[in-house]
Amino acid sequence: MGLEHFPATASVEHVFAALQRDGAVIIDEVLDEPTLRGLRSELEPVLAKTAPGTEGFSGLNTRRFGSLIERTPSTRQLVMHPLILDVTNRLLSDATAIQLHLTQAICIGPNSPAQVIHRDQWAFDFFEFPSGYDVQCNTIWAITDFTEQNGATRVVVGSNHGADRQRLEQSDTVGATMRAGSVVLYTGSVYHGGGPNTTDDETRIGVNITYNRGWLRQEENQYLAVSQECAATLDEPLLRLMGYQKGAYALGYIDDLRDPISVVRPEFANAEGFAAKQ
Ligand SMILES: O=C(O)CCC(=O)C(=O)O
Ligand SMILES: [Fe+2]
Repeated sequence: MGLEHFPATASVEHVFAALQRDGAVIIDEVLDEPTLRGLRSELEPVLAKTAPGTEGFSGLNTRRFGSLIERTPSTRQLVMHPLILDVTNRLLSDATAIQLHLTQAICIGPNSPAQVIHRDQWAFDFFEFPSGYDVQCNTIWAITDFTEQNGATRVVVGSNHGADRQRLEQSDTVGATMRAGSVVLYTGSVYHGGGPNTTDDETRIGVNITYNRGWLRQEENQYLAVSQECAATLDEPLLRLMGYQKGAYALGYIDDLRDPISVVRPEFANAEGFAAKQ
């Protein structure tokens, strides 16, 4: 069974139901051509200066780079995409706050083997979260087409409900094949991995943007990955999501219990330390 595909106009209820059932879901052709062109023109110069990984999990012919909020400003609209944030807020609905976990371009080069199948939530030091309790929600935006040949992400459908610490095989997976401009959403609990790129001349470019519960540590440290000069130019919703807010009632304040956003945009600060309710 393959992954379920939805149009960009799909309701949050339908997308969320499929995500909970299968652990992953594809939304087709969310981005238009001009937006994709803008993203590519910002990503390509950084990619040209990026070296491949130095170990198998990162990929010896896979180039990865982060700090996308600062380096590739067009990705901010992906981070803030309303449907993605709605689905994430549902998945993590009992969290006081959600936050940006990482931003990373993942460019799988020609003749790359498949990445080992894993759960992204293993990043939390392999803590075994209870089955059914999700701690993160992930996206990979297709900047090029994702095909069976060029390294489309592999997913073990429904494995979000399975036991932890399993060793699953490529033969258990299906490809998250999709056109450029589409996005695969997947939970931290679903088993998946970067696919093998068996082409001689294609690079598969994806933008991995993930979110987690505000009381967990971020995979990419947003306070240091994005300079304070850049942060001071960002609007409140993005800064709050980057972690310039409290993660829960008593988590993440500064000095005299002040709102952390005071450091970069004092005009947005308030006594609660969260985005003001609309
Ligand atoms: O690039 C991909 O398709 C997936 C990469 C991945 O799962 C990871 O690096 O954790
Ligand atoms: Fe992963």
